Amino acid sequence: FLPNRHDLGVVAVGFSGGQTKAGVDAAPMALIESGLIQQLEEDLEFKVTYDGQVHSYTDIMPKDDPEYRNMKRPKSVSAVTRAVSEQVYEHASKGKFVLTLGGDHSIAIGTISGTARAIKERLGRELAVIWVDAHADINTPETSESGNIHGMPVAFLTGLATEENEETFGWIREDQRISTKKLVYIGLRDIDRGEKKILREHGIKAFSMYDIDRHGIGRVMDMALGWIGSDTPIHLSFDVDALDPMWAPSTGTPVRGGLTLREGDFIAECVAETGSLVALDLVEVNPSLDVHGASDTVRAGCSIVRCALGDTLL
Ligand code: 5AB
Ligand code: MN
Ligand code: MN
Ligand code: MN
Repeated sequence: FLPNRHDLGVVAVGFSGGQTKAGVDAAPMALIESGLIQQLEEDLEFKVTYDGQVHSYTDIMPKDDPEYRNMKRPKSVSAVTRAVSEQVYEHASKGKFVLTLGGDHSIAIGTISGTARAIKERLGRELAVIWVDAHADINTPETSESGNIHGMPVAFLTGLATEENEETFGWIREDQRISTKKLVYIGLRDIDRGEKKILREHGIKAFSMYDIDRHGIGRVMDMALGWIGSDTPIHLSFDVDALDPMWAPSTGTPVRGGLTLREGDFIAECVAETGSLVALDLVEVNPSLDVHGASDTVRAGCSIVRCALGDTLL
């Protein structure tokens, strides 16, 4: 299922509405200005399709967007993720690898739904998702204590949360969803009570920091990829807060005790090595938080992207 392995579509999503801290919308520009796309073209020899703009989607965001079912800015996040879903689908349906630069993690509702639909259409296959994060992002609107939608994308993508109303995620159709059986977490260390219950009840595969300490990242990756099975298209959604704040301090919800820089790169390298990666998100870089650490955080993000796209494989 890798016909155009060296065709890459890039989507830059300058969106912060899935949480309340300003600045995460500036990440795509920071990543691009540090030379990321140029490196992918020149060093990795990708043929890159990029419309040259960081999308802000202001024209499709309603001015009046009150809380609904405990969700903050539900209509804005719904409209933006719906647009992102189309952008990603557009690339993926042409057999391109898709790189999305966020933005907060709510945008994964768009990226993964877009990839899942294209893969189903093109290959008749189900998409697997590797979610690398300190958090599980699987709150339903009802279990969430913050109301921030960047903590809910997995619930909407798996159908654990559903909505009738088109304007508030009712647009997500069955062929845009993923199975809880084809989802694997790596790096978890800050999970809400309601999320724990969901993970347990649905038997969702999760490798926490405990598992990484216990077995080492090498065995964890073998187990994670073994669970997914070979020859399965993979979408990697990488939240930079999976890394320890020592390496990636500029992010909205940092949690100590995370992955080292090398463990983060290694995860990306292992996924690249499968040859089954079809799409990648890099999210939650916020250059305006911990400004002294912003360049380190951006560098770490760029490194993960390059590793996932095979840069460091011989
Ligand atoms: B991120 C929390 N579980 O629901 C919530 O950064 C944090 O995309 C969510 O992983 C963190 O608000 C969302 C407490
Ligand atoms: Mn996240
Ligand atoms: Mn997170
Ligand atoms: Mn975060």
